[in-house]
Amino acid sequence: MTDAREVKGCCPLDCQDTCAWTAHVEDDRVVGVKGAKDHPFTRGVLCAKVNDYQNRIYASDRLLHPLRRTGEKGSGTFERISWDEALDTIAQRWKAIIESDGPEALMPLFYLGSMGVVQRHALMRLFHGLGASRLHGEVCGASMSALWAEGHPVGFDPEEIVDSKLIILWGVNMLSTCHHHWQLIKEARSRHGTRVICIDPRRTRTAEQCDQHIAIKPGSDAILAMGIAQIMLEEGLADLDYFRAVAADTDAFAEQVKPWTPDRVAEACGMETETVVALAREFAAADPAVLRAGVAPQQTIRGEAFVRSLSALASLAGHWRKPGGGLFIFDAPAFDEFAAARDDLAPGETRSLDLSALGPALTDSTMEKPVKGLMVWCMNPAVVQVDSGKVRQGLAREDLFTVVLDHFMTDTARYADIVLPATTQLEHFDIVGAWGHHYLSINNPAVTPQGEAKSHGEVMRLLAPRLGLDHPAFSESDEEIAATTLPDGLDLETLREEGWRKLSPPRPDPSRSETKLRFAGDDPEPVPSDALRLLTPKSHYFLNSSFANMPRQRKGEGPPSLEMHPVDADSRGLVDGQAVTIRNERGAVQTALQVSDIITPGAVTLVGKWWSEPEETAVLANMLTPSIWSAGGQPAYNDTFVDVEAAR
Ligand SMILES: Nc1nc2c(c(=O)[nH]1)N[C@H]1C(S)=C(S)[C@@H](COP(=O)(O)OP(=O)(O)OC[C@H]3O[C@@H](n4cnc5c(=O)[nH]c(N)nc54)[C@H](O)[C@@H]3O)O[C@H]1N2
Ligand SMILES: Nc1nc2c(c(=O)[nH]1)N[C@H]1C(S)=C(S)[C@@H](COP(=O)(O)OP(=O)(O)OC[C@H]3O[C@@H](n4cnc5c(=O)[nH]c(N)nc54)[C@H](O)[C@@H]3O)O[C@H]1N2
Ligand code: SF4
Ligand SMILES: [Mo]
Repeated sequence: MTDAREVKGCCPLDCQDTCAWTAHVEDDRVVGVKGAKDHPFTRGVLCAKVNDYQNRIYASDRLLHPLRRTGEKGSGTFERISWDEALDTIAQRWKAIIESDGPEALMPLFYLGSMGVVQRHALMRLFHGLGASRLHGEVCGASMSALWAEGHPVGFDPEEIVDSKLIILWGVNMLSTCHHHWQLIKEARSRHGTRVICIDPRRTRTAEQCDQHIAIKPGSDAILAMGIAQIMLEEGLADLDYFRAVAADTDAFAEQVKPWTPDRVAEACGMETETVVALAREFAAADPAVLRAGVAPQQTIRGEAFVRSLSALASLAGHWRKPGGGLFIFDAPAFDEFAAARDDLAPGETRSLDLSALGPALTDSTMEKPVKGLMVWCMNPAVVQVDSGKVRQGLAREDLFTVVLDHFMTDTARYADIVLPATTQLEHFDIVGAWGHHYLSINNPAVTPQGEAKSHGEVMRLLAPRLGLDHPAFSESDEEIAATTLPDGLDLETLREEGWRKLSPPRPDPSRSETKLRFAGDDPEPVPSDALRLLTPKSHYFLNSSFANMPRQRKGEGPPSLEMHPVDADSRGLVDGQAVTIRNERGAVQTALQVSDIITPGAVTLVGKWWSEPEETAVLANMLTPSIWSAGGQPAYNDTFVDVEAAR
């Protein structure tokens, strides 16, 4: 007889929606995952990436055993070893590095491959315990975080959006990247006849479903926002009482926006003057409107100017006064995720390295204590970081000892000395927050781990005694690690029974905040118009570089290609379907050309983060992106300028 069970869990991926799911298990094998019907966001559906997640755990290329490198770094030649041998090797190499170079020569590196508290933070306990380097920064949304740190509100309970009277989707491709939010838009449309406007250089599948698509010249968003503010002030449409209560620099802001007249703005942003004027009036009149912004427009050297200018608009119009109004880029349930990392175990002030700048961290010859030991989990830096040629150059260093934990032999794992097989969400326990709603969710393991895969909590518990770390924090179970993050009044058992819990932070009202906000200063600059700007937005079937190895998702995505407007193709004598080389001072990448007016003139788009294997789809966008960060630490992926020519 089959033993059939249903196990409650949730998606661990770096996506605003954090869906709750039910894993269907027969005889210790997951036969399907279904979105939880009663979860207010998930409403019974997962997405095109995850709706067959079981295939990821049973994939033929899944890592199932620890491996030791036998060939050149990057070549991908490894031999199987036992866990004991892998762990002993790591402990011995780390102890030797600490002996010769000090503990800060050890660098941890993780991002959001899994958003699970245990998978993200358990291993940090080891690094803190050893006095190793800490980690800070972001590859995503760092501009928003910089503004948030200044006190700017950047989100609220998105469920309020059902009562927004105007929704401006500003550089967000919702139907691909967080489609559960679209349900709120549908609801707002049916309740209030809400109009939805999309501002995006690309006519995305989201733009197609909006009432209006405004194709903007990439990088000019802060100018458009200044223009909207200028019109509102000029025409007396601003909520000045509200703005004065919020702003530290009302007059300076008015001065700054003054020169951004509709004609100048239209010219700089690549749109008609009437479009700018109508947008400003509609935005000011809506009661309330939400600016629902995404990540790509932050990914420039002036990312903070974008977020600051949107924050200014939300307050200038007084939209924060009403539920459903304001600025939404990010919001999260209120719990203390970072408590799980136990930084109190650190011996004191240790140096902190920027996770978004691995290239410099590994190649800067003037660095005081060069990194000699690196452990990577939940991130694929050889593919996702800017200037990945430099990242690879660093990872190839012979004097660097690298450990990578992952599910697959990623481009990064190919550079490792030791590769450790990690469990997937269907095989381990975890709790997962969110960055697009207020629910904290629990994930129960559905089946026994495949092969010899282990959770990060387990790896921490096995390594600690080998490193002479004996604090009780190093023997806590995965459940105990997760429990350290829960707020008063919520325990793990209750969360297990409920499946998820809404933990809303208070709704922001910047007019009541003690901190007065600064809006002037990040003066926008017109973007150069002669060079082609390369955009590398998210793909529908992959999650960043995850799933780019999975047959079903690859088939859905189709082969990589470069989108170019007919005007730009004609001026270069290029035609649809031909092979082209995309080139700049950092490198050259070959792909097929797709001539289409989906993208605005002056920009080209390369969708998806592909791997270097198999060769025919090895279109590595970040071989072209620059080693440039905004003042707030955001990698400027979109400040990439390229030439495109027929491939030879
Ligand atoms: N399917 C899928 N879902 C995902 C992901 C994925 O890889 N695939 N990744 C997840 C992650 S990590 C994140 S951060 C989110 C990101 O989610 P989004 O913010 O929605 O995604 P992006 O592709 O970064 O950018 C959104 C849109 O901005 C546009 N854009 C580019 N440059 C500009 C500009 O200068 N101005 C304006 N106005 N628009 C611009 C792009 O054309 C794109 O359509 O999605 C998450 N969800
Ligand atoms: N050019 C360009 N580059 C970009 C972007 C862009 O738009 N353009 N977007 C940027 C953004 S917004 C982001 S967020 C980053 C994302 O960059 P990353 O956070 O590196 O995201 P992924 O590429 O999905 O890689 C995550 C890795 O974690 C692994 N993983 C998943 N779960 C687990 C687990 O439980 N344990 C372990 N050990 N590993 C796990 C996956 O298999 C995968 O290899 O990329 C950035 N890079
Ligand atoms: S990737 Fe996002 S939309 Fe897809 S299942 Fe996970 S949380 Fe839901
Ligand atoms: Mo991201």
